[in-house]
Amino acid sequence: MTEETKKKSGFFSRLFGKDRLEEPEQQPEAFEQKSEEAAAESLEIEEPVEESSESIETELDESQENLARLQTGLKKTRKGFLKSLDEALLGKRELDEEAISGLEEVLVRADVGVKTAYELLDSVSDRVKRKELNDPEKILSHLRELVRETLLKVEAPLRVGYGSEPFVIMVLGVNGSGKTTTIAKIAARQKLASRKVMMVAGDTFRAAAVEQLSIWGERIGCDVIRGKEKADPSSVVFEAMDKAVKEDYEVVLIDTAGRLHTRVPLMEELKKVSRTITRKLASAPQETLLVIDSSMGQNAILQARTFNEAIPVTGLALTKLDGTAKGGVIIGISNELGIPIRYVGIGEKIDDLRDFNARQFAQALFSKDEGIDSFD
Ligand SMILES: Nc1nc2c(ncn2[C@@H]2O[C@H](COP(=O)(O)OP(=O)(O)O)[C@@H](O)[C@H]2O)c(=O)[nH]1
Ligand SMILES: [Mg+2]
Repeated sequence: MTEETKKKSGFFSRLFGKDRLEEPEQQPEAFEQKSEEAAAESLEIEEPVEESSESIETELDESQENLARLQTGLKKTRKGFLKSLDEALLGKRELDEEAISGLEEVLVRADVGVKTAYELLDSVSDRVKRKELNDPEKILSHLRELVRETLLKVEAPLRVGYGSEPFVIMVLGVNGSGKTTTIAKIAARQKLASRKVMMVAGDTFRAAAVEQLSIWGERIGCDVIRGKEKADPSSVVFEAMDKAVKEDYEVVLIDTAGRLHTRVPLMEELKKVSRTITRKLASAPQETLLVIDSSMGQNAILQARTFNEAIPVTGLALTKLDGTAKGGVIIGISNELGIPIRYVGIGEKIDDLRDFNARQFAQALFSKDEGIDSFD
């Protein structure tokens, strides 16, 4: 950061510095403390001290690496959001009408969706009226807390249990949202956990989609079930489920079409696939995972709603959080739909999938890390 940008960075930069001193319970400290607590806990297990500190370091390294990746990914979102907030409130000693309407504009433009924007604004205005927020600097702390609370309600990583039956994950989403890639990423994680994994090429309408899954299958070393070209997706799924049950597969990941070139509406086709799965195994699909491209902005909220109304979705994977300016959409989706968020996609590579972590997300969204922000 140059001297000039340092000077210009204004209100929020000062705020971040100040926050750390005044409010130790805020994000960065809470996060570090937790890791230290975890570290202290592992110290109590009768491991030799040296080994324990190694594992502490690994744990911290992983958390920090995850946070750093998220911070980098959310850089554009953060910059747009914080910069606008900075501008709306810069130089304001008090919260007046003008500051509130500036804040309104920023929130409405922040891709959180209009409903959520006004809920956040109402919460701020109420507190201003009650004189609880009498200082612009406190607005950010309050917003950050609201975002964190909203996200914590939907933080629910997917845990694939060790049951006697296959754990079936049916994956939905529009074309290009990242379904096939996300399936491959999940499969790779499950393979690492030594599970017997099958991927099913249920997006039979695009030859390239079937091919793409097969290539991933080869790379990961994971079985891929595919039907004949343009086969009925339900028939492919039926055969795959049959094999999965007979041959004791532990995890079955089912890819589906995101758009159809037939007269059957997409949602009807997907319902049929879901029924086919259940017919073969009454407890399945244990997870109906909707993949949403977070760079779609507010459209993503609409998409999630449409899918969820047709087929009850049990979890979300939000992809392409690396490099989007529209990451705020996660807040809107969480607030409006309340569907558990399982994963976030932070890149195209096989290990670029993370369990959703609300605290880290809120921290990354509101953080001002000089080290990370300075490399543009
Ligand atoms: N940058 C980035 N790209 C992603 C992510 N997930 C998927 N993609 C890319 O998005 C494109 C569409 O993904 P694909 O899995 O084929 O989508 P599908 O049509 O829903 O199956 C591909 O180029 C993927 O590499 C992600 O988390 N980050
Ligand atoms: Mg696909």
